Amino acid sequence: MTTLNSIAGQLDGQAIELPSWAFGNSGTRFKVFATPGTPRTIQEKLADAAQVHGVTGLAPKVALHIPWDKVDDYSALREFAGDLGVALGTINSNTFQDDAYKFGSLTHADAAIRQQAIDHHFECIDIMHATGSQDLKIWLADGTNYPGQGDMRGRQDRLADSLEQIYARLGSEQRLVLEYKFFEPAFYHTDVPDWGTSYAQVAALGDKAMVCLDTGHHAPGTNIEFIVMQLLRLGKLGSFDFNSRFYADDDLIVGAADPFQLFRIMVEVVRGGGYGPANQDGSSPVAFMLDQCHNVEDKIPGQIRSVLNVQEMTARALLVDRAALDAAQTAGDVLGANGILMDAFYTDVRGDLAAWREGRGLPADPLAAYAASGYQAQIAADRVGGTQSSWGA
Ligand code: AOS
Ligand code: ZN
Ligand code: ZN
Repeated sequence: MTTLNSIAGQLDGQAIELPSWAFGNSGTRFKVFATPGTPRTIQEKLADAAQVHGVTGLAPKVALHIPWDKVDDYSALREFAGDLGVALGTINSNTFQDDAYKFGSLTHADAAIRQQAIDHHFECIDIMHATGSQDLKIWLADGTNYPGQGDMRGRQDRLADSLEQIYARLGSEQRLVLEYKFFEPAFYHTDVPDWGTSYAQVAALGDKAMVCLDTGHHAPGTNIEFIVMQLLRLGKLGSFDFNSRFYADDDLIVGAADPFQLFRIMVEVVRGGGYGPANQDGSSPVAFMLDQCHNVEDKIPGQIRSVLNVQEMTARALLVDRAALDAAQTAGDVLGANGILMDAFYTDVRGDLAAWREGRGLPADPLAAYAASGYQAQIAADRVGGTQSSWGA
């Protein structure tokens, strides 16, 4: 039986990127409940993210969203983040809020609107140079609501052309990750609905283009770990947007709805070489990011809970006795193989992870340490006035 002690080293260096928008107010289409202390600026969001990293050691990067996190001087923002002990991560583009994009962005039939969307991505790449970000993440709301509304084939061809132009602008160390989502906001067809479409588009571009897998973007019952396996096998899994869902794109805390699914995903990540410092610069080949909103719970504790959930399921995945599993699989020992996997899943790693943290100068209980820090009361008192930022603001 593999013990946590034997895999503890593999947990060092695990990095889960936090989305800046997780710290802003967010909600459904019905009501956005504001929380006291919600950041009013990107600088305040970074300060909150630094709290998560400070008590967990797991979240050294923060993803930005343009234009939500737009500033005049990105080099200064990079320095500001560095002083807080975090770095700026993935740059997320946004072509889903302007009236111009009502009928599409990178797929639009009107060349001028398509150019506007391409130019927005050029701007994002310029920002990446200043922030030192590696990944440009593209999620498109493009699609149609009614059969016959658009020419699906023409839209796919225009998408390929737009992506080619954006790809050509990337620096040598930069990547493009294309996220898919099966529906919403378009309900009849979406232009990048599934991993196959994303894969086909990025494969045509080249090595620096990869697929982004958002765990909430699949139909119920989809075997997501199979997709993880396939994309890793093809060398095209660029990043994760982690969250969890009960119904659609719920953006709830990762591992909250179905920890077993998160475990199965991490098992395939480990099996496929997607975890650990496989790159020359010591970074992981796959970028692990959260894409979540905290509508009714406190945001900073919500993010702390999230990265801990990922760490717990990563630890359990690393505990799988691979040699015994291979032997059982080869021998056709159905229940034996299943039992080996389940042994790892049912191992409670929380106590060992608390010790792992203490051994690295981190609090054994990050949520308790955050609660005791007084930070929440401080920001509630300090951050009055101004406009609290929200998802989509
Ligand atoms: C939308 O459903 C996608 O998950 C996006 O990745 C993301 O939630 C949005 O772009 C906010 O950044
Ligand atoms: Zn996403
Ligand atoms: Zn989403």
